[in-house]
Amino acid sequence: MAKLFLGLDSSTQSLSAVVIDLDKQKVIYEKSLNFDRALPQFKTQNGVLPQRDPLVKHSRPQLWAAALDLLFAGMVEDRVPLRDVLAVSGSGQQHGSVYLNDRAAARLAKLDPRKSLEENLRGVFARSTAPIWMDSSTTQQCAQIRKKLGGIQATAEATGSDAFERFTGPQIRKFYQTEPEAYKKTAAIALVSSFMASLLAGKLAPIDPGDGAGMNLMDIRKKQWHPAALKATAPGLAKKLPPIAAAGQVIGPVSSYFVEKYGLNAEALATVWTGDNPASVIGLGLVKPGMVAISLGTSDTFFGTMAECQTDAQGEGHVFGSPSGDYMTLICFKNGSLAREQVRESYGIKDWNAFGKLLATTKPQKDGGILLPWFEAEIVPRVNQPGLHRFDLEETDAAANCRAIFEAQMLSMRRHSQWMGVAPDCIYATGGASNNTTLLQVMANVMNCTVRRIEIAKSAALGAALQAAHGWLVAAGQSPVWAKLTKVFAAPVPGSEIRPQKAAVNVYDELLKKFALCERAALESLAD
Ligand code: XUL
Repeated sequence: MAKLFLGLDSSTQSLSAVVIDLDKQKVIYEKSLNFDRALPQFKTQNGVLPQRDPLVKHSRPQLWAAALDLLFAGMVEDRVPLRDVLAVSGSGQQHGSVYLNDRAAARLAKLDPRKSLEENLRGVFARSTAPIWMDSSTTQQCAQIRKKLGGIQATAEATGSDAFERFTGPQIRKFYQTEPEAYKKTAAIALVSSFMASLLAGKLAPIDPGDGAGMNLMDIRKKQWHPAALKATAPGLAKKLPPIAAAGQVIGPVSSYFVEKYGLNAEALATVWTGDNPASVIGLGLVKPGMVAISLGTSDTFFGTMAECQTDAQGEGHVFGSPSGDYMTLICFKNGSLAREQVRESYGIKDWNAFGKLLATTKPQKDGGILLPWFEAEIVPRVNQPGLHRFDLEETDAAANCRAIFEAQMLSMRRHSQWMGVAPDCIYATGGASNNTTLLQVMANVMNCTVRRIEIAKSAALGAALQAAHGWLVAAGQSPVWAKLTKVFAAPVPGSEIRPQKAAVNVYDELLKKFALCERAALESLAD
């Protein structure tokens, strides 16, 4: 019998599955189901319910459950050998929360395969919608929680992050304040990850330290609920939260619902899920402390693994638990690919290849031009008045501006990741723009580090499948080593290595000082 493991990723816009064969060290199946297209009756746009208030972003837990049915039915149709699956794990979009009443636990224990999951779950929600990570309507609640916990630095020290609008604690506080009766009737609060794990396990599932750290409710060092944070958030919260347990830890056998309906192996194990970012850390193979990835996407993210918990005194970056048992950091820069695109388009440059070629006609300069590309309000550093700031840079010089924007993005990453105290020996580049070697050379030079490219489209679902394998091996009494488990699956693209160039590195060491001064000046001008 093949040793198969199923990883699921319930993200903002889709539910994905990846099945791996552990003996053959191969991904044997992957599939994604787009919520808007596959389940139009829920009327979501990009996975989000339309709302008049642009700050409010909710989705429906019933939608995620319906997608799980459809995905399993699709796997049966595609003849995925579900009888050979030994364990299932998963990941979810972080921070989103599901509110269940006191009927939920009993209903989960008796999921009826003759009905859909959606029908099975009728009447178990204490709140019909789920706020998700794109929601930014809780500024007031963030300020209240932050104040009770002693300020930005103290909140980050205690929970791994300052209070952020999308984080679950501020969202729970808003629910408690605006709908106190419904809050009272809430028997259990789940994250997207633990809600989906609960369906698979047929019982309320624990939350793992990866996703738990995205709540402003967990003691980041003890990996237990933080009593003062719970108190600062809402009354009676401790009773509504599940226990915290490691990602991949066995909850029990999968619910008979999936066995009878879809032919899933009756002995397959349901395990604890995590957040999509912690799962991606595993899927990209960042399992040793010091390993770092830069994802060049809609927003650019800098994330990596560290052995010791180190929090950001400025409160800009996040620390989450990693499924490997270490810690992971996440720093999110909102002005990523869209900002690069705006610059490219404003000079009429037709594609990224041409952008790279133009950039390469210029040289890194010690006293070079600086372009702070805050097309939109920025997360790191915190900027809430969008705008561009140019220093020693002619707006008319297309080539210099192409260089300046990417240099600034990389200098900003270097500057704002220093608190992590991690000196990577290699950076793994992923995401849309990472196939542009000119950009990767700038990355290597600014970061003074070798860069390798990683091409894994479904890194979270792959990470979840590996997490299922890890959990199953541990339950079987073995001591799996993460680095060995991920090695083949998360290998960088052969021949993609780009080394830093000494002369350019020296220039950027100097330019970083100027960049810091320019950033400070721009922030001060906005504060005036
Ligand atoms: C991380 C975050 C997003 C979601 C996306 O803090 O909010 O990356 O996890 O699914």
